[in-house]
Formats: sequence, structure tokens, C-alpha cells
Amino acid sequence: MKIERFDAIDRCLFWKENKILIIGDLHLGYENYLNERGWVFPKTQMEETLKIFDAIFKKTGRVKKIVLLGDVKHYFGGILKKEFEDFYKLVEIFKKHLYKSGRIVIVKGNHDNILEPIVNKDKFRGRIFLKDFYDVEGVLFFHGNKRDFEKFQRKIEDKKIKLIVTGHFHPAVKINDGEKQEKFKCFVFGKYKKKKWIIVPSFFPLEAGSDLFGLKGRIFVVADKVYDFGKMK
Ligand SMILES: [Mn+2]
Repeated sequence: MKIERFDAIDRCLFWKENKILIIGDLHLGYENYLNERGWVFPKTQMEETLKIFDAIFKKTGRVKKIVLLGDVKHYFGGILKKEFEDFYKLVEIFKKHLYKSGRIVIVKGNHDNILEPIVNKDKFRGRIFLKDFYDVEGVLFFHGNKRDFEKFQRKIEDKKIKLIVTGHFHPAVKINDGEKQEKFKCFVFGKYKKKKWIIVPSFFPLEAGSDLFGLKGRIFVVADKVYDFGKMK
């Protein structure tokens, strides 16, 4: 399914011409956080995550860049050993599917400052970059919280920027088939001021996401494949 210049592959966007894979909020460590709060979950989020990436990379083939739209890690005060491990594991997977000169770009989410010391390790130098925003050929990527929109206002309004791509909102929709209601992750393709704006759903498998309070645009639902649901009324 095409959304603007991208292919929507499962919950990610793929920019074929530039071989860039775009990934929404990962929230590594989210299940640990819930476990600590007394919610019992089988600890399978990482396995599930790796399985989904496997299927996605089968479709994209080798990529040149991976853009993570922030909130790579779920807030937990600090970073837990488990989350280090999960992050390393994921980077290893990414490396397998990246060109030798390939890069991972993380645009900072609410909780990602804590990644700084990890990303700055020698073994990641020149490989993983932590940025406030990232722009390629008229497309501006950033996390997408309210402060970002204020902070990057001038950049967003820059004539060269034609399209913005963010995460942060974790968009999802409830769909009722007459018998049961189920929630699905979705992309929202709308506008911010005069710029086209795509919101990428959260990646993490444990939860679909949040309702689309106030968000307007065309909805692309992620299920067995991606479906164009047209404009929201
Ligand atoms: Mn998030």
C-alpha cells in the first residue's frame, strides 16, 4: 500500500528510492514496566518484535538507512540491563539488513536522552546517530510531541520541507465487525498547517495504541495487510 512516496509495510514505512526504513515508537522495556507494576505478561515482546522485523525485511531487502522515530525506550527512570540487551539485539538485527555503509538514525523522543551514552559507544560510532530531527529530500522526520512542533517550527515551515513524518501519537482505531470490536494500529495521513503529515503507528506489539483524539486525515489500517480506510469523518 502506498502512502505518499512510501510503501506501508506492516506498521513501518519504506522509502524505496532511498532504501530507508522508517519505524515508529518501539518502547523497549514496556513490558518490564508493566510487570513491575503488577501486570503479568508473558515476556515475549522482544520475540514478537524480532518476528515482525523478519517479515518486514523479507519485503524490503537490504536497506541503506533505518530511521527510528523516537521513544525507542520506554521510560523507566533509568535504563535496565534488559533494555540494554534488547537494544543491542535489535541493532544486531538491523546491521544484518543494512548495507555495510548503512546507518541508524534515531530522532529523539520523550525518553531517549538516556540512549546518548549507549549510542556514543565506540562500536556504534559512525553507525548510530541520535538527532533532534532528520531531513532527507524534503521530508522531515521528528518524534512529534508538542514541544517538537514548537522547537522545530521554523524547520517545519521551511519551503524545502514538503512532508513531515512523526511517531509519538500511537494511532489506532477500533473496528467493529458486527460481533466483536478489535483495535488496530493505523497510519494517519493528514496535514499540519500547510505541510503534508504522516503519523506512523507505534511499533511495539503489546498494545495497538490510542484513539485518534483530534487527529484528522486519511486512515490506513494495519491488519493482515495495510488497508486504506479513506478520510475520517
Ligand atoms: Mn511513544
